[in-house]
Formats: sequence, structure tokens, C-alpha cells
Amino acid sequence: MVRLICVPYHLGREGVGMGAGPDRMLAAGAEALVRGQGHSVVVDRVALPGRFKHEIGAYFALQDAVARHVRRAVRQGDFPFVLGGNCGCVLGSAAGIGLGEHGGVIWFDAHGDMNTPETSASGFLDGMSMAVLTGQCWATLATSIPGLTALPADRVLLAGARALDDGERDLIRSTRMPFIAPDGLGGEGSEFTAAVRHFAERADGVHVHIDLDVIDLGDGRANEFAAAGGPPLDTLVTAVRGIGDQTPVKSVSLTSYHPSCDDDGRALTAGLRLLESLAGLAVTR
Ligand SMILES: [Mn+2]
Repeated sequence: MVRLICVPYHLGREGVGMGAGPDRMLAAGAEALVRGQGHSVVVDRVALPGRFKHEIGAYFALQDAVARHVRRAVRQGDFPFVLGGNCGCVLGSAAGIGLGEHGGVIWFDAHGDMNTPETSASGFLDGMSMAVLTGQCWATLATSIPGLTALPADRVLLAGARALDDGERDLIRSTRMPFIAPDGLGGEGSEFTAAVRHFAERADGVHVHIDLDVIDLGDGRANEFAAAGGPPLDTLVTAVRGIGDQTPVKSVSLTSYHPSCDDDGRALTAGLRLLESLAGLAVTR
């Protein structure tokens, strides 16, 4: 069974901004698409424990709750599919599946999410989620999520990013994080396929994460940070589908769809195609 773990929050606030994305995708038939991949489906909803007090605290408390849902899914033999507002859902996913000593993350995103409080010019907390995952910042709050251990940067494969801040670029370089530019995703024997193969040799399983803004702006505006220069949608779908042939996939997440930015509905269509591809990676017992 696939457990569709819905996290309808943006920066700890329910139902606003990208926090409205998961319910919009569910209303558009997300469950049926997962079922179409041969799985039974149950939808779980994650709620922020307690009252919202402040953004940073809520952001991390929410991921602790996500981790609990993911852990329960794993315990029951279900496949965790996190449908979330923010990329921070990777933290709850990684903690919940216990990526362990050899696990890795394959991360599709137009951005690096590798800012730290020291490099961020905007203060956008979700733009730091990869930096938290790799132990670059917010260390005390990260340890408040049981099961979350800092992942060495070489066990995260960043794919499709093209809108990076200078500080992120420096950190990606200095931590030697594997990075595949949008034009490296496609084609027979692509740079991406080779990187996943290399990754598979060292990792005993991966979490696959898609920030919907990895799609090219020409395929739809996923959110307010959407960027041109992305990979063609078909290329992305093929790349995602191919991961399962190379390495065990333990869990997946799809985030960052902001319905109000998607004037023509094409980002939703793209999101549902990618959701279907991710569901195709699910292995259940
Ligand atoms: Mn992101």
C-alpha cells in the first residue's frame, strides 16, 4: 500500500501559499494516479503539533510530525509518499525512513535550497532545507527531529538546478555535492544516469524528492520561484522512472506547488505526471 502523506503547510502555516498545493493535487486526482500504478492508497494528513507560535519552530516541529507518519508507514510495510508544501519535507522523510549510514537523496529542484542563515539574502527558511539535511545549519533544531542525522553532502544528488545564489554555489562546490545541470538529465547514457549508477554503488537505498519548480517555466509556473532553463518534462519523467532500475527507492516526496501561481493549470498537469512517475517507483509488500 502507498501511504500518501499530505503535509498542507507553508513555513509552518496551514493551507496558505505552497501549503495549498497538496490538497489541490488530491482534488485533481492524485490518489487515482497512484492507484493506476498498481497500488492501493491511503491518505494521511499531518498536523502541526500544538499551536503556531513562530515560523522557525513550526517548520521543524512539523517535520518531526512528518517523520512520525513516515516511520509508521515503514513499520506497516507501506510505501511513504510525502505530498508536501515545502522542500523541508525531505527532513521528515529522511528521519522517518532512517536513511542510515549508506542512504542517499536524489533531489530535483530549480534551486539548491543550500542557503544558510549566513548566506541567505531573503530569509526564506525553505531555501535552507538542503543545508539542514547536510548538517550545514540549524543543528540544534535538526537534532530535535529524532532519526535525522546529517547526511554527508556527497550522498545528495542535486538534479536540474539552475537558479543558485552565489553562497549556495560556493557551498555546493566546497561540500562536493554531486550536481547535474538541466541539460545533463536526458538522453541515453546521460550524466544523470551515470551519477545515479555511481550513487547506487555506494548507497543502500534512496529517497527521491521533487520540488515541482524543477520543471521548465515553459511547462508551467509551479510557484513564485519558478525559473526558465529547466529540463523538458518528458526528460524529467524518464529520469525519475529510471531511478528504480538502479537503486532501491525507500520513499519519495513531491512539494512546492503553489496553485495561485499556476494561472493556466499546466504546472498542475506537470505535477500530476511527476506524481505518477514517483508512484511508479513505489515498492510495497
Ligand atoms: Mn526547493
